[in-house]
Amino acid sequence: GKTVFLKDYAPTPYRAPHTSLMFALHPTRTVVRATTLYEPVGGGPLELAGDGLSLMAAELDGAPLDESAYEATPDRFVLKAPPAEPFALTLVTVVSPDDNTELMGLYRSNGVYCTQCEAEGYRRITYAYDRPDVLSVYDVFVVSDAEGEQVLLSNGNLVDRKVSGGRLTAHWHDPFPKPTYLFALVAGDLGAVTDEFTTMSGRKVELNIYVERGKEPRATYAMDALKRSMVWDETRFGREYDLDVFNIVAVSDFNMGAMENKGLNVFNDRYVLADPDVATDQDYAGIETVIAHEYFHNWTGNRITCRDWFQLCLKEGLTVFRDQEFTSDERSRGVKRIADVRRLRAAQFPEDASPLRHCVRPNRYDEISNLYTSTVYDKGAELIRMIHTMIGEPRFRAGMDDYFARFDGTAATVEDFIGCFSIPDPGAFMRWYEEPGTPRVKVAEAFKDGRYTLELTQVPAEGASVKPIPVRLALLTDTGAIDPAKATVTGGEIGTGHIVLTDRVTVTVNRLNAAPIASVMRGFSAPVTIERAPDEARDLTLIAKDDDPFTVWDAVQRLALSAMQARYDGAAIDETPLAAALGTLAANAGHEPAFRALALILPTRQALIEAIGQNVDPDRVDTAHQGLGASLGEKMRDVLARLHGAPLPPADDVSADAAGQRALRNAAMQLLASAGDTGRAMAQAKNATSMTDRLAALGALAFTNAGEADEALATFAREYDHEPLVLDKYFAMEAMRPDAEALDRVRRLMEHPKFSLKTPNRVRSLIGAFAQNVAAFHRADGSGYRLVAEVAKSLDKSNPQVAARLLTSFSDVRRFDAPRREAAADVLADVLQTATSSDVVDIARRLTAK
Ligand code: HT7
Ligand code: ZN
Repeated sequence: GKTVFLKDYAPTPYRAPHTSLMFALHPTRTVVRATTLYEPVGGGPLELAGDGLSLMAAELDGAPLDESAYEATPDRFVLKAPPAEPFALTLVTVVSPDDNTELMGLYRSNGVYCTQCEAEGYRRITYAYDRPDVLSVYDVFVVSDAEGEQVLLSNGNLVDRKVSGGRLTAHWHDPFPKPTYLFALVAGDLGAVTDEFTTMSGRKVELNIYVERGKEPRATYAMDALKRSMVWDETRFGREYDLDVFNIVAVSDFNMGAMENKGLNVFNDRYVLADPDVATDQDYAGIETVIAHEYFHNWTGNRITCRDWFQLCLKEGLTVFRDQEFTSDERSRGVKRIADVRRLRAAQFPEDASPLRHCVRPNRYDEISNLYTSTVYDKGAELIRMIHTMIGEPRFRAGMDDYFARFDGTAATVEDFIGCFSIPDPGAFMRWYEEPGTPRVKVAEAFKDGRYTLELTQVPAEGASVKPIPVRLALLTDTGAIDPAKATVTGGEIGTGHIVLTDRVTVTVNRLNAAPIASVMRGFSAPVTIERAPDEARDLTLIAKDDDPFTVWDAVQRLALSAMQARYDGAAIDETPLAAALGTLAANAGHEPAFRALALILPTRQALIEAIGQNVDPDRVDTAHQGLGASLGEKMRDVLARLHGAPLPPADDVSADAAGQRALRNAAMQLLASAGDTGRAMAQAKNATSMTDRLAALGALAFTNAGEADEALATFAREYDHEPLVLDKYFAMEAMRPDAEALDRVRRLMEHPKFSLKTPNRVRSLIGAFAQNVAAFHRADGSGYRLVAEVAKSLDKSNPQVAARLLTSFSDVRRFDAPRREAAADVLADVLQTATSSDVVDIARRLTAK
């Protein structure tokens, strides 16, 4: 493929206001008849994109086209001299859904026909302007045998459904002009859960969730989440649904989480199907988030779409922000903020410091599928959140209203969006979109003669410039927070409840008896790293006194991470004060259980690796991680035992409150198991009444290398052999066990009758999870790298998107020692040499670039 540059954007010389598609479904020979109305804007040849297509016929305004009038290859169709007036071009192609292993375009999953067109899958169905700025109204005719698939779906509203000549035809009309990437079709023998929603203006909308027959009861939670999302978007953003029907279909083979096709969302079934016997509380939360996210795209993504793929964050960052807000309003704002920061630090910060780093709005790409990253999604959401922090909810809402009013029905840019908000210096803010890397904020404090000063200094990432950083700050004293009016701020803009830092800000307070404790970056008000001299006493005070859930949690993380790092360095520190503070926090019934549970979860191995920075020894990382768990578990034994002994909420109560109570019990059990008390985990593994508790117990055994783990896991695998989504959990757990057998175990599981490279969920659960197993993936002999590369090489041919995603695990190899870096470099060089897909070549090239 060739590199695409933002600066080269140019509109197409033809518009395509209407598209009519007819699909005569067949597993290996589906015939697609596409008639598109083209209107000249500039004129010249009409050049359409294809990908592996074979053209059966071409017509112009209903008459066959002479072969000399066009040029057709599998990847391109050119009409050499189109008419100067609007014309209808009909192209007939034939595709084989059963042979489509890439899961892009039209494919079959468990016998169900479905499509995935974002970003460039539509061109695997028919030739088109397969780009987001060409909007078309669609009429779609889906045709199956009268005896065959009964559920025939496409975007928009159903116009007609009839049987004639032994064939069943459904006609769908979508009145909202949309780009090709939002087109969808589904056909199959599916069960459904049906409901109804009345919008704020009183329109009735039919809601359907289609799932594998027999699994309908497992779709009721998703339906509930959908209805709550619809209400929330009306209340919080004034956004109403706009078609007569909203359909969701769950399929088991899907490259990503879900897809927001207009009126017909297609989902990875793991984000739809749930009941307490097979799904954990985390799964429920994931379903709620993804259902909401895809639904919210109806306005941020579909009604207003992107001018080009460089603007991907315009829909993704904004929609993640919206789904985060939904969860915050539905569940707990503080807990959600911590969960989002964990995710950002675990995925986006490392990406931003790796060879795969890129801007939130990139200016070039080689393969668009590789830009669906944490940077675009999660950092993209953080940028929206900073705008929200700087201008406040009422002005943010006004800006959003303005955006919807001005850009509805168009394909917009990030600049269009930013222009709707009254932020102080939009040009400076745009740098957040245009420069990669994580800025650092240095915090320095002094206290002398009753005068306290706090200095914040921005240190931009390498090669980047300073940007506006909203810093939420509180100065805590024994008698409460200092009134901001008493502080003098120099060098930064003061907003409501925050300061906007550019180069340097100084905050001064006079006439104090003692230095206050500065609670900095409350609510994680900007996606930066904070550099502050370690101070155990300060962090212990923050843990005890601060009322901002993020800063409390972060203080726990900081202390735990320095304890872990001290262990890694062989200079163990006294962990008693941390254990005491953590024990008090965990036992404090004034805090939500879910928050207390998060506090009890140790910093990840990944966090330790980043703190060490270079020449990391993965085995010592494991030892330090496990050592701290054992020590804290031992020191907090009584508190933890009490927490684990707390009453269990009913298994069928999947509310956030009940989930929080289970999370707290299970976090306590995990630490106790780390300290050798595996009896509880064994008992819980046998007697658990929910998948949440069962899996937590198995995890406590597996992740502490308990002797009982083998048998407990084997029993679990036997019991759930027929439940693919549960089996995925089993595979993932086996792959992540931090013992010396992990690699051999994974190789053995690759021979398991239920393992298959064809199902992305299964590949991610076994191989993706293995690549997160620090000591096993980064084995000194390079065998962990070889295993993952082997799988990526084989998927390069059948499903390059999944292959490329797997390869990104290599991006932090540079943190390890020279022999490991060399082993990984050899493996990646081999991948680069043998790979044929643009997806894998792009990632391998960036990972190996000098
Ligand atoms: N907008 C959706 C992106 C997506 C996708 C991208 C590439 C290949 C397959 C894909 N499936 C879905 C998902 C979302 O953000 O809502
Ligand atoms: Zn999205």
